[in-house]
Amino acid sequence: MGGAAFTDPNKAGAHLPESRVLVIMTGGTICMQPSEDGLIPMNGFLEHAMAPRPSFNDHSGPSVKITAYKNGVKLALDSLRTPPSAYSRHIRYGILEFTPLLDSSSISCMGWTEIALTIKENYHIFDGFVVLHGTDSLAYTASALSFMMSDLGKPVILTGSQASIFALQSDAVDNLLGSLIIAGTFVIPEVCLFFHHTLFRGNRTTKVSASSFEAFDSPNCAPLAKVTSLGVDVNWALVRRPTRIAEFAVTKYLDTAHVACLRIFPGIKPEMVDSVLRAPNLRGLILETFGMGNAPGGVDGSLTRVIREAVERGIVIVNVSQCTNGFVSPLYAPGTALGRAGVVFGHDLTTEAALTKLSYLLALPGLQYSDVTAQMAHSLRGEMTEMSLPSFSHPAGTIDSAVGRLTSAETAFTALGYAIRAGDLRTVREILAGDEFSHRLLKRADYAGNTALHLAAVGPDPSVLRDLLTRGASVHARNAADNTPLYLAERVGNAEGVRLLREAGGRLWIHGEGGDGNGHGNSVEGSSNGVNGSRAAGIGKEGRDESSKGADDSSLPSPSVDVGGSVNGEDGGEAGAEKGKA
Ligand code: ASN
Repeated sequence: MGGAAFTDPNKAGAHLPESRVLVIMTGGTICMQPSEDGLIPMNGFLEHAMAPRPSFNDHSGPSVKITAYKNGVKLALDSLRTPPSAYSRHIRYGILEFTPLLDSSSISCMGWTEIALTIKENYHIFDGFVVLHGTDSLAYTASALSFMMSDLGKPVILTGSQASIFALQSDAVDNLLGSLIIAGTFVIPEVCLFFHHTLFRGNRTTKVSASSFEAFDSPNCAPLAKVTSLGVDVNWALVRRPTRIAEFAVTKYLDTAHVACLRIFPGIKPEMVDSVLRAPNLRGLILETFGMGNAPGGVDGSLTRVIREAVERGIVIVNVSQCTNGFVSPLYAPGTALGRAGVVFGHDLTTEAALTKLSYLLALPGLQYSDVTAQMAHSLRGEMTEMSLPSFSHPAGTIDSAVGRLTSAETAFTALGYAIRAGDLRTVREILAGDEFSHRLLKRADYAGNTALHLAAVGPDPSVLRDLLTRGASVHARNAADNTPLYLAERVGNAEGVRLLREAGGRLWIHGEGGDGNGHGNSVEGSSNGVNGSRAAGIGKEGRDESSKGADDSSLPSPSVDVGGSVNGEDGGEAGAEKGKA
């Protein structure tokens, strides 16, 4: 659970930290206004739709320009910030608008590439990204982006609305505000879709209503989070985490030009299916079948035959169910026949995820037919439920480590802190052996907001740091002084730690300076938040808020600090989300 729903009045006026979110506006009903030709998207969303609304604009201080990049050009964007959220943070945001703005029914692979590349070039200077998009093809875009982006370490949240933000009764404000707050508060490193108080994994979603505000569902995957009157309730057990050390990367192209989708119906003619399968240059087909994956075989098996022949010609055919809920399996004879004909079973993939995943795989250089079919049957980004693997028992550890596993999470976190400080990799592994513990413990933070990765960044053994990274510890988590593990590793001169954290996508974020070392500084003109100057170690203070000046040294974990002392809630330490909520 995230925390209180209301801003603490004692904090009103206090100098609270800001998160920074880039909003990418592609169009959709959310920004539309009536015209003679029907609803059309309008430019100037920040100025016309957000600035006049108090929940998007706290009217504090002079106007602030923030840096963003578009097609390699550095821009100074107008920005606004929200009043403090229940997590004692403002969200400062700026908007980059598509030209022209689109009804989402017109989006294509080019639009997906533009969104993905915009996120890529701004990745190191924002905490999270919100993509505003029409609802009609939103589930396709969410699915496509999830495959195009690998080793994502920050939230990318897609949203839109069923009614325009300029309409008296609209879902636009709730959807947009919820997305901004989640993107600026929690390190949920996935492509998500937020709608009607619910955060979904993007590649599990489908549009289920043309008019209801409850327009989306993810029928085969529970929501990642729910917004309630008590705050944001994140289901951390479901949130995917990186399991390898790699930089965020974007695949620029999906091959949507050579795939098709065909819905089977009673009485469908094999010749009809054959003619689709013989479309010029077709490389892949999503076959929407009945129930658990059945299709009419035909008295003489002629439908199965045309499918087998297409597979023999090298066309990848993926079987997904027409049912919104459940999965395909070669349980019945017709399904078995399709399997024998070489059709891949897409398990519980949505059509949107199947189509975009296949387009993604077909665009990857060097993949053979067998590689594509093998990857279609496995989860790449949480888009399908993997068949459960046999469970392995963990080797018995020491009594101390068993106590660490079996007693409360606080005790386990304390034990983990000691093991990290001692550079005791074996004990670290034992404590984190239980899945339940590992994801919770990696998000926990001590009284100074330091996560296990912060502690490892100043610890004696880089192999501990490596181990935590491969378990999904976030390089982007910030402690109470707004500093990341990378900053701490640099401060103590932990060269191997710095190397690993950079390899895993970590970057320093320094106002008015080079930022990520690629010239992407996060300079804020006209702001009181810029933090300049260098330290003895040759590193400027990383945090973005003057209020935390001087606090950075105290936040540096030292070997004498009892890390288990006081913990800010069960899932503390999300981009500073939990601090100040006590
Ligand atoms: N036609 C609109 C779109 O997809 C629908 C919406 O956004 N609610 O752009």
